[in-house]
Amino acid sequence: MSGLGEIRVKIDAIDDKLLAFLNERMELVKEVGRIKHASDDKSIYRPEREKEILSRLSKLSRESGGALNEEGIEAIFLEIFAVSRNIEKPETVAYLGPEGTFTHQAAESRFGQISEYLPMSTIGSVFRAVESKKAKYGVIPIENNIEGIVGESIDLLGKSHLRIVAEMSMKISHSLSTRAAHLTHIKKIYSKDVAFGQCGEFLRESGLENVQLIPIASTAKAAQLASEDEESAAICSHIAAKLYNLPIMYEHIEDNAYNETRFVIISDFENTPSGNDKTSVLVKLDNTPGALAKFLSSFEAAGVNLSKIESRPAKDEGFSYIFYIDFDGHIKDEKIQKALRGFEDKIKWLGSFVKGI
Ligand code: PRE
Repeated sequence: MSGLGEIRVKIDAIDDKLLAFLNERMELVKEVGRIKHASDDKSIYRPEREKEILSRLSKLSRESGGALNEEGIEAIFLEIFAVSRNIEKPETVAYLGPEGTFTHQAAESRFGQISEYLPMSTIGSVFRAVESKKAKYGVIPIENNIEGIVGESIDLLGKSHLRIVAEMSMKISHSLSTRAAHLTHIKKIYSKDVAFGQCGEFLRESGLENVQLIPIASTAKAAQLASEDEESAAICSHIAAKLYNLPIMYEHIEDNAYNETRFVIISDFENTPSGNDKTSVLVKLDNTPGALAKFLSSFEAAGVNLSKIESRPAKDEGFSYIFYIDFDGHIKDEKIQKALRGFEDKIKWLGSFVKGI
């Protein structure tokens, strides 16, 4: 066994080689950038290509018994991709802010440290930032496994020409953060209304159910408000508490340990099929008996797997509904074209994207 000094000399030598390889990779990425700028399809972010690289490397590492597992490979390579994309062209990412929200955390996990971030105050303003080209990408929450879908995101996708270009899931963990020295000193708790719902058991068990619960637009804003008043607390993310220097009193206070949110990335381009895609559509069917059954049986006949169906009020006259549907496949796949035949005027395509990256 070598001593620490000797091992570090070996690590330095490997880091030198890694750096040389990374620089060589970046030269190729610059070339990719030049080719893209000269072509019609200028989109730099190619989630399907990134997924292909991650899967190939994870398999290679597994088969060769390497110490890096899938998560480790993802952490390193997602950062490399983010740097590559910025070399091709700096990217601006709008997200549902302010800083420190779970959406911010999700955006950073995908676009890395060096992208430019624009925190927006509403989901609507994320759409406007991308539509007006102030940002190339937008990151918004679309559903939580406890609270269900984020209706506002679905409704705005229905009205916008932007497409979903990628999706990602993130475990949501809340903390009770406060400058108060003791639970009994807390008079008010700030948070997003859904977060109160997600931590109901903790609030009851801690005798906090009669404390004033004040819903705020985001959990990060809640952390900021709580940092200004010793008699208040915030239910917020770890990173929001850190951002506003707010001490964490209790961690992981959510009722359900499986609290997970799915986010989508919206942009103005269309992905090419990857062979492992998912498609989201909105469907407005005639208000007649069997209309939904007919639509669904067309999917069954084409052998297409539906992974989600949710109804939303159409918000027009009477009580008609729009259905938000996710299914396996890319809109350009023949099988999907077959399933949708005859319904073209009833659907709005929200995007086709590689599954779960
Ligand atoms: C690269 C970078 C960004 C894309 O999202 C996918 C891959 C990479 O670093 O490998 C290169 C690239 O732009 C591409 O292959 O299209």
